[in-house]
Amino acid sequence: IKSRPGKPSSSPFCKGQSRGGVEDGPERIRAAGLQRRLQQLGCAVKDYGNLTFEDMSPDEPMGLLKSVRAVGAANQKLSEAVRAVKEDGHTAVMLGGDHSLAIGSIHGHSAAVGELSVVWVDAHADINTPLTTYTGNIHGQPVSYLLHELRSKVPVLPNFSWLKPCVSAADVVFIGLRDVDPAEHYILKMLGVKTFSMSEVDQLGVARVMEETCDYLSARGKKPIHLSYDIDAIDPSVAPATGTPVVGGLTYREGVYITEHLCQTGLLSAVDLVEVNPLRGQTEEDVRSTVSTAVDLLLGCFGRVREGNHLPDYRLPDP
Ligand code: 4U7
Ligand code: MN
Ligand code: MN
Ligand code: MN
Repeated sequence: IKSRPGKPSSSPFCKGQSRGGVEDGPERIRAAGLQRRLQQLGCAVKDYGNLTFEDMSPDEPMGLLKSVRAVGAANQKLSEAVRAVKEDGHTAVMLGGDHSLAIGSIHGHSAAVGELSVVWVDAHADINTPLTTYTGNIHGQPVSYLLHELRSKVPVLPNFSWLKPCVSAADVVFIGLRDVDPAEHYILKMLGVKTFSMSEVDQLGVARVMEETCDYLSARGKKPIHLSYDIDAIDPSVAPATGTPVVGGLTYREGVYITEHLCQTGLLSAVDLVEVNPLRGQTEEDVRSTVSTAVDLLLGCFGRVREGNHLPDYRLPDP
């Protein structure tokens, strides 16, 4: 058991997409006992609470792009918050909110520790540029804002002038892909990004996918790992309460295995858990199942194993 302190901070923010409710994800994840259950694993946990975001209206769309100013300002604030947590020497946990928040989370992480490996677990590649998107939702674009290689393809947007690309395409691995737009597919091929789509998870099995992921990333040097976990990577039969569910996803067991394997590398340095949307469940059971899966993914990141855990100072009671 590691006594690495986990540091949840959360970002109840929804404007990277158009459906309300995803801002309530963090409260539901807290209510499911995340902090207590991390402490039971031996983690020292500090909850930094919710970030609060100013109202940016009027925030007129720029062409198709929605809520650009709000997304830019929220991510600048988040970047500073994650940077502060990392500079204190802790593992950062960011509960979203929508996946546009990975912009600030990864930027802040990198500002504190330098070059990163990024593991992006998602049904989607989230690598549209502001010019390739056809939905205009920034939660489908964060990776393009972060990559050095796409710098000349992403215009400077209002409230984004603080953002400098900080990740190399060769340091990113995608797992769980099954809904990738044509332009995104072109970008992934053009940059030679390492991807494990659901077909590859089927073909290789999740254990080999994780072994290859870690071998691939560590060949470029053992950099701190940023795990950006979109709950929609998990099959909607298990995690239905999310804005953009896609059939044919990871099982609960595959999803948890990914976190267990990354925890074992000892390099996991920050985790995003995003896109839990309590309003998107049809029933209370849908929401419960989604939230409880999110909690189990986070526990897997901090050393929970399915064989059982005990604290290092545990002693058997004498009769
Ligand atoms: B998520 C999409 F077009 N590609 O760009 C887009 F299909 O953070 C979906 O992964 C994006 O949930 C999904 O809007 C964003 C769409
Ligand atoms: Mn997704
Ligand atoms: Mn490995
Ligand atoms: Mn996503």
